[in-house]
Amino acid sequence: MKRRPATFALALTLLTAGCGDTVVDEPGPPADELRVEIVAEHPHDPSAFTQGLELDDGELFEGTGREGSSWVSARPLDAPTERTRVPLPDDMFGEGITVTDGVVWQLTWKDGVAFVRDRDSLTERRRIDYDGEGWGLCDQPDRLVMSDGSADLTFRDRDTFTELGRVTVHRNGRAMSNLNELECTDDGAVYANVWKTEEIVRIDPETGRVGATIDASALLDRLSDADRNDVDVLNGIAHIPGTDRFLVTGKLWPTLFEVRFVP
Ligand SMILES: [Ca+2]
Repeated sequence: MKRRPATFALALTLLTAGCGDTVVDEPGPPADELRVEIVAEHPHDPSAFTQGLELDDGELFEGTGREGSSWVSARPLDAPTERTRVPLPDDMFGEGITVTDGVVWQLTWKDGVAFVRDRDSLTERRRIDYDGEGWGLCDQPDRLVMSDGSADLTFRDRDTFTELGRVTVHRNGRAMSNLNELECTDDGAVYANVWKTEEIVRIDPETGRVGATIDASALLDRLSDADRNDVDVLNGIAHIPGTDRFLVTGKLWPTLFEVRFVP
């Protein structure tokens, strides 16, 4: 066995030191710290265990989770009622969604199945099997981006769902796990909300580096005490194309917040 160089031994010490996430890179410049500015509030189905949220051509698509209550829906953003809603099989737990080229993709948590649905009718076109867990999903012009609860984002083919590559997301040099719902924006960034926190991060998908952290705790603070007792975690982020605004909600939240990310 070769003797390890001192620098390697130091790196190994850093990797195994402490109880935080793994060191994966030089810390670099610290991530920008932003907060949410609430622009408007829209109603949200308080029975929706939100797992995926995306706007496409003026319509809001939403996917939900938990066995027996997983579905995907579409509604005009400015309309109070859904245009259509389609359930998943009762034994499946729905996760992230995204809309590409006339189809809606919907992940499942531990069922290993991605559903591909017609964008307009939401009827099922096909199912694709994959390994591991499914959490969040968003689409870029040349690939899908998927989270699985770890610090890795996986890039997948927009037609076959084949893995094309992956990147480890890190903030201040440390891997950042529990990346949940995703949102791809036109400027090439990937936003993720972080499970069990009220934090959203802006990720450079080429390097995995977190360039900004957004404190979204002001949203839960806006809910009444009674509502706050009933809701689950923040989850669901959708960019409003052509603007600097996002829609953000959570699991069982009665409100869909329209926000800006500001210093
Ligand atoms: Ca999204």
